[in-house]
Amino acid sequence: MFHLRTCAAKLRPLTASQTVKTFSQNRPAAARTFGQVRCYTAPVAAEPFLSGTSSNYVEEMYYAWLENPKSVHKSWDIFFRNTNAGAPPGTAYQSPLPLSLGSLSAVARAQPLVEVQPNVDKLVEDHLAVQSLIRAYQIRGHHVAQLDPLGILDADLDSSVPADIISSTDKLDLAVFKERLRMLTVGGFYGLDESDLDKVFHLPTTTFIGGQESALPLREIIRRLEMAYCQHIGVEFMFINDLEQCQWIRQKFETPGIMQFTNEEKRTLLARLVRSTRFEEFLQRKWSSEKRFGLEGCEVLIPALKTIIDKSSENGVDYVIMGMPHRGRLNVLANVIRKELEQIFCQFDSKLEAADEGSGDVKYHLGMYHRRINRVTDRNITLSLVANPSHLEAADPVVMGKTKAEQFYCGDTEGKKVMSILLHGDAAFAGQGIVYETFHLSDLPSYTTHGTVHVVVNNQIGFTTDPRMARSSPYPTDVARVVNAPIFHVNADDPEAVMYVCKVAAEWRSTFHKDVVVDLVCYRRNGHNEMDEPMFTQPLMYKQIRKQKPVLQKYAEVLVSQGVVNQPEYEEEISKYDKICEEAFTRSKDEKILHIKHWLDSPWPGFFTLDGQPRSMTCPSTGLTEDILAHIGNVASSVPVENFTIHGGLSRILKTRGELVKNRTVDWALAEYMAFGSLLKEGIHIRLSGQDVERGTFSHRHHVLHDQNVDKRTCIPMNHLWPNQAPYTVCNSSLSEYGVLGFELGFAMASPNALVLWEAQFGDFHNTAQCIIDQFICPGQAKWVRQNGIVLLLPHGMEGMGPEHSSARPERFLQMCNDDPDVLPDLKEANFDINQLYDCNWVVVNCSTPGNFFHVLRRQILLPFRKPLIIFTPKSLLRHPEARSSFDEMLPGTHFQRVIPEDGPAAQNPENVKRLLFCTGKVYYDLTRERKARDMAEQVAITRIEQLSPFPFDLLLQEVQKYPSAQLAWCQEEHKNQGYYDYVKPRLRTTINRAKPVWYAGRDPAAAPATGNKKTHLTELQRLLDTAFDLDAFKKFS
Ligand SMILES: Cc1ncc(C[n+]2csc(CCOP(=O)(O)OP(=O)(O)O)c2C)c(N)n1
Repeated sequence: MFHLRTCAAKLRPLTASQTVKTFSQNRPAAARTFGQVRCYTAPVAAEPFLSGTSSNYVEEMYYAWLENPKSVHKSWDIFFRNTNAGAPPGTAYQSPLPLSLGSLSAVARAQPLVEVQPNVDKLVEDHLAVQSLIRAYQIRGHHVAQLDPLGILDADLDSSVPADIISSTDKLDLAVFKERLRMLTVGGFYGLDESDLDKVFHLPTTTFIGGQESALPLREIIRRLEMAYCQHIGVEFMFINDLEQCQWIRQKFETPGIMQFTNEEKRTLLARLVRSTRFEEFLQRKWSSEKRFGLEGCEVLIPALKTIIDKSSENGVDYVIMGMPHRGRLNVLANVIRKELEQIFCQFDSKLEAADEGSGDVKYHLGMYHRRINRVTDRNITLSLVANPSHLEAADPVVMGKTKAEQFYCGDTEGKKVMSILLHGDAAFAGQGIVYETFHLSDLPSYTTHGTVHVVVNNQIGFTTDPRMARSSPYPTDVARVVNAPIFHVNADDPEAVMYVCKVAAEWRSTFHKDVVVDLVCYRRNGHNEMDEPMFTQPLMYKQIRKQKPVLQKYAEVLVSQGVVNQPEYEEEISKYDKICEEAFTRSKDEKILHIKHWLDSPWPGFFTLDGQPRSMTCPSTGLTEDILAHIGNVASSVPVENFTIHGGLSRILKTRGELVKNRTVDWALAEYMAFGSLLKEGIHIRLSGQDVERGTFSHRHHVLHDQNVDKRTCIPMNHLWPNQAPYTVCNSSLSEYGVLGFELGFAMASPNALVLWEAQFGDFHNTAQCIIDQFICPGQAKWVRQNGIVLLLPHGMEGMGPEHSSARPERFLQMCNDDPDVLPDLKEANFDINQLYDCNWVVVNCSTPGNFFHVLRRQILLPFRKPLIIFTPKSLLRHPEARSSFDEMLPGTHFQRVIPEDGPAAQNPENVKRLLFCTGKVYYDLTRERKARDMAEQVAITRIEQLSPFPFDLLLQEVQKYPSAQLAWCQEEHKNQGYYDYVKPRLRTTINRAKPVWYAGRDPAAAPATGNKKTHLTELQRLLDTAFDLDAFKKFS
């Protein structure tokens, strides 16, 4: 099936008129970058009217004529026929006869020169055929290129040669050619035959194979096309719908003799191969029974990366951020990033103790940050390798986000200084959807990093799985085609070809600021890791691999034979590097402690003390002065630019906001405004990203105003607050959670002085980003000793909207909190609350008031350290008349309230209270309404837990002690096996030393988060309220 599909596509012939059509469609409307069209066979200068502006006119007509000779005046038809037939200079043109002579007879008399050259039609056809042939190589030549170093697999999973490529291996073999030609004529679409081989053809402007020549014999045309497209480099680019970019690539690969290296460059390449190869051999010698996911079979990766970095540095880049999987990671750390070898070697010492927290999983996961001089360009360069989990490709968007942030902080709006390189395995690149999601961010204004260089270590196997079983696309790189990224496939056993494509890739990135892919087609000399036996599953491939000479040896032989190096020099290079390794190995034995902090990928200079501690263990008040609140409120309820017409509905919303401000109150949207606006004043950059966040899914935010009369005119009032404020970025994202959350996490990684928020459209959808949550956000600090202050806004609440728009799955976040449910911490400890925050892996809150939401957002920045913050945000409360906060709750001296205690009649006479209900979030309003309806304000106290984790043991103990006779119950609107119950209950029990039961008032366990039936929803709600206020409800259990 697969075979048929790809063959059919390749066999589809391109007709001459198709060729012309595609080209004419691709032509830019106005300025043309690449010189004159060179299709006329007679020299242009000989036809005087073909110069100056008239030539454009003639050119247009020429295209029209090519498509349909009848579409132009007969005289032009004659002219073009004559020129194409090779009429001598100055004779192609025949003046039209005067119109007065009568059109029919005049035209009849204007006989073209073609009569003298009866083969002119054939000539035109042959030229078009040659054009088609050239185009065939450009489009399909990569299918024929010799990409597999083992010579046994086809990189495109298809062994057939496209029918329209006349291919031979080394030199043009006539027998092969004849056979191919025969196939062509059977196909009937080119019309060339063997006798045409020595005819000279004019070359179209869409090829550079001619070099200085504008015409070549067909034999030479084919030879040059073979050289450009069918050797060790397969260039896939003709899907790019930009003529200038296609021309750029053609020029880079077709120009005769363009792939030249100086002896110096060859020696550097050899030295880099020596390092790459000998590093793996050294590890193998010293730790033969350790896994290291060695690079053997793709040693060329090291010089490849170094070439990309050298070239980019030469073009002005001074910061490269990289992400990569396991394969060759140690080698990259050692020989690209230049981590001290002893630091790498000591990771193999299992007895070394860690000096600081962190999982110690340094070898394959921890990141690195290193600044050094690039020896080739003599410029400073910073290299950072982002820590990654085992989950392949998950780090891609994180690297992108960090790159975007670094560009943002250094004002690099075009990506000229900071860039990223992403490495991929072939199976993972093809298989993981996150690759696609990340590609889709690459050209979005608020997410672009202005081009990433992707390098695929295409060892043609994924663990034990053959490519044929691992992907349905011809190449593992096909996903890159969606963003028009050129793809350079290259045989990794040809180091010079690899260097060349890497140079071109780096130049592409710095010229067009778009993604590009280098596909290193290689092999894996050992099993998936060094302990694995690959012959179980790939016996024939591995028989071949056993015979394969290592690339270093092959290249050294070439250079020795060319006289670029001699054997002793080569051996000297090897022993020099072996000695470096040995000496580092000796030093590594002196390492007594493993410093995981040395493996930070994103240091935050100045944020912590020199030994990495917070500068204090307190948090100042998160309140603001009345003036600031009022100022932000006024901007939030106005249009701060002139002549800007907003929608009538929005005017009403802003008016209501204005009234709230006058009344010194805030709703949810205003509270968020106040928090953001005030942090911007303090120089904190804020970035809010997610689907439809600009307006807000629930139409409450409206951070971007749209002029109703001027297309695309927008205004972001948040950026009009203060004269020297930090910038505010609010951006609607692509419809992705995994990619976008990963991206924002990466953005937040770059600096502690930014509030980076990702909002899910509904909290439910965060689970498609679960990998980022499970692998990075929850355990990031524990694994990789780096903190991150990302904020997740997850709309949550049971409002009868059905199973998919109700639950942000609080139970999952709570289950992953690292605090012990059974151990009561030392409540008397100074700064207990801050210490608790410092020790936790993330903070989980569910605010019941806008004021508290405001405080928790501000606290996120005012804390002297960073922790991820998960906020379950409301939906109906956004407009609930009671869900308002007074300015009084936000003034200087006020704080985020981890617990909001009962403050009604029950709190006045606590000893009379029969039941103390604990709850969190929106259900509070249902409970107070019900309590009022039942007139039970004296008997039932309701305490809100606003910060679920870390659990406020201290404040809850006070609450429990305040109501000595009260039964304790936890009330939630979520089903019993969901929500907060399983998290809260054991902790409440620990708080009271298990002195009393903690009862449950809520929905029964269920598989789905919510019913889709409104009536059932209301019945369930009433049932849980009945339980909450039935003072005898739990009697039967006691
Ligand atoms: C998301 C994910 N799924 C599965 C795995 C398990 N796994 C580890 S390596 C590997 C094969 C990877 O193949 P490829 O991407 O070609 O890289 P290679 O190991 O060949 O360099 C697999 C399936 C993983 N690490 N991550």
